[in-house]
Amino acid sequence: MTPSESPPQDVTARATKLRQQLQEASYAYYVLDHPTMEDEVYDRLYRELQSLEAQYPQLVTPDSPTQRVGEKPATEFPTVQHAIALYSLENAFTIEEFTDWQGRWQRLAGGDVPSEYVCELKIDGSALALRYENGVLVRGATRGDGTAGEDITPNIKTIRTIPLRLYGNNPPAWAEIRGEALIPLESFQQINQKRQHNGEMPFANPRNAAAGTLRQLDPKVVAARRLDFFAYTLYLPTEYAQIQTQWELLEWLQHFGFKVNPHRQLCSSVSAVEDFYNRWENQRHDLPYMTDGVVVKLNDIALQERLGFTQKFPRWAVALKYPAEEVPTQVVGVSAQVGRTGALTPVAQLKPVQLAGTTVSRASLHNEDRVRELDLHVGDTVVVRKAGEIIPEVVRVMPELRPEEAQPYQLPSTCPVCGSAVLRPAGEAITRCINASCPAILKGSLRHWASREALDIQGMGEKLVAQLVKRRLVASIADLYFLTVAQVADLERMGPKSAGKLVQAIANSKEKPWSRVLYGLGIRHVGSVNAQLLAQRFPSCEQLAKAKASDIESVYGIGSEIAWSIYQWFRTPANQTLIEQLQAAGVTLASEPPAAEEPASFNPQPFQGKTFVLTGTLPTMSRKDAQRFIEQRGGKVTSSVSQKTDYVVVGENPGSKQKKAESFRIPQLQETDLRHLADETT
Ligand code: 3BA
Repeated sequence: MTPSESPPQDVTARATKLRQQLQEASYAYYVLDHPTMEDEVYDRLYRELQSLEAQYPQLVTPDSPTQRVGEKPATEFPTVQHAIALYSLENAFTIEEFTDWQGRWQRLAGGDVPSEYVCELKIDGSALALRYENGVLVRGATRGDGTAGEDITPNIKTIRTIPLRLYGNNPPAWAEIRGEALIPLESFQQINQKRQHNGEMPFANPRNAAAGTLRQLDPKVVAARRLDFFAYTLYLPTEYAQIQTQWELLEWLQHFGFKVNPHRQLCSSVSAVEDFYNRWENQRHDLPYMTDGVVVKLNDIALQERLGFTQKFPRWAVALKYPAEEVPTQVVGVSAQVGRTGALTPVAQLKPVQLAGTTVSRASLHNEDRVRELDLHVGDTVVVRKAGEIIPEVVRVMPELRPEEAQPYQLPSTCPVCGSAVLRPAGEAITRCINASCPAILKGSLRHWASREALDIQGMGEKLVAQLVKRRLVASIADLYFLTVAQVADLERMGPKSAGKLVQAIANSKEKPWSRVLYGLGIRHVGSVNAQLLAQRFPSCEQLAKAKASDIESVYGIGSEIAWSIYQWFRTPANQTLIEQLQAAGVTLASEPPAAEEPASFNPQPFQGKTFVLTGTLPTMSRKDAQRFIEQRGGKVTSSVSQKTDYVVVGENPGSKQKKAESFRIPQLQETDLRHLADETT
């Protein structure tokens, strides 16, 4: 038999039937996330279709399920003109800016027009333009500059949630669909792990990963990346359908077989938009993909048409963005900061950028190894991220944007503050200044002593501490307690009144409990939690000072490294002198006699071995507070619900995690339950 021989009628009918069955099963699986066919059955039907198509190549249609992953890598992507241009979206960063925007379109529309908005989540992916002719996908393109993009049809066909054929028997002559392609966070992490493993540069964020993937020449690579697609706009020949609202339009997209983001809402006031925006600010972190705001569109398409477009934007839509948590910026310099332990921390000076609502101009590079790992050059464009409450960190470098003359950064070989040699002990990541009286170490120790969790002395800011050290008024922590009002009043930007307040605050700190004093000493590995554990077992400084390392190690939660560090500390002459001076100053170095009801065997780890998942907004705790609360009690917090999850802590507007908890029958806790559980199990 020759390939040109046309297939018998029953074979053609069978192929049509198979295509339809496979298409429906794939729609149920990928778009509805509700499988209707066993994998084995799907595979069997798929292979049957494949073999029919191999026998009769005439049977292969462009919308056949076998045509999702093309064989041949492209050499380049042709440019295509968009039949309908893709505009940009205007941004608003606050509800006030949104209200301004609403005022503007209202004035243009002649004032006080009743309006309804559709709020959609703003997916942080890559915009795609799809063209269907007589129901069949004929072309998919990138946004490009909005008027012309790249034809990436073979790659787009690999996205399982993009139908190769529109659902329904009476397709429009043509349809243009736009939406956002995205990489799920889980695949993003896997891709980056693999890239790092192979010595390739990781993608800066899921948006770049999606855009980069779509421009891959080999469709097989694209298929393996598990892209997804949410449709949000649709153009049809006018005679085909009269769609009057954005809401209806989204429903049409669903009828045609597209995935439309389910988290959308009709809002008839600014405050309803505000509620949606605020609600999703937290909840979006529970989604398996990245979002960066809410797109608000006027629902009434006739009104949209009346308002029209500016040069760049539709006047009837706006992106209400959330503050970015990761942004790119340029490194203008790197300096080494010396902390209270003498550790040299490389810090990047940045071209200032807005990050999570604040302006950022510095970011930590942690240590020498991290700088090497990042291959950071001065002048590099880097991605910075908010890390807890402290200064942001550099997450990754974008070497493709590196200026030619840029030089790699190297940590200095002498202390940038006192000029002494620095030392990096073998096997350690930290380089330290070895001069015990380095002013930077003293300044850091004083700041730590005054910090909130230690002695909590108000008014001891960086500038004040710098002056105290520079003028040699203070050469150790204990010297603080001998400062006079006159001495302090003489400092820059100080008067008798503020000086009096500071001296009083220092004097008051003598009453702070022994556990805080112990933390304030800044012994390596003794954080505030360890300090509390130690102060319970060793109610006075004297007892701790003479304890053997093995005694210290016997405290629940204290390991040998911590114990050894404490033991050493008390055997260092300079530290012994410090303790004597603090004693002379009247600082509290022993606990009050323990309260009688305090249980003798205090177990601080009631959540030991338990895994928690957080979802929704809790009444009083932030997500970080709750995480800390759980971790300080020995529990673990993970991001997704699985059979291994012990509890799901549920706040207001919980996400899909709560549903999952229900289906797995995992106990759900409110914030108050969490607090009770901590007390009960103690
Ligand atoms: N809706 C992005 N543009 C969007 C149709 C308009 C629009 C977006 C949107 C212009 C999202 C600009 C690129 C573009 C089609 C122009 C969304 C999202 N709506 N939900 C109002 O989730 N990222 N992006 N796409 N034309």
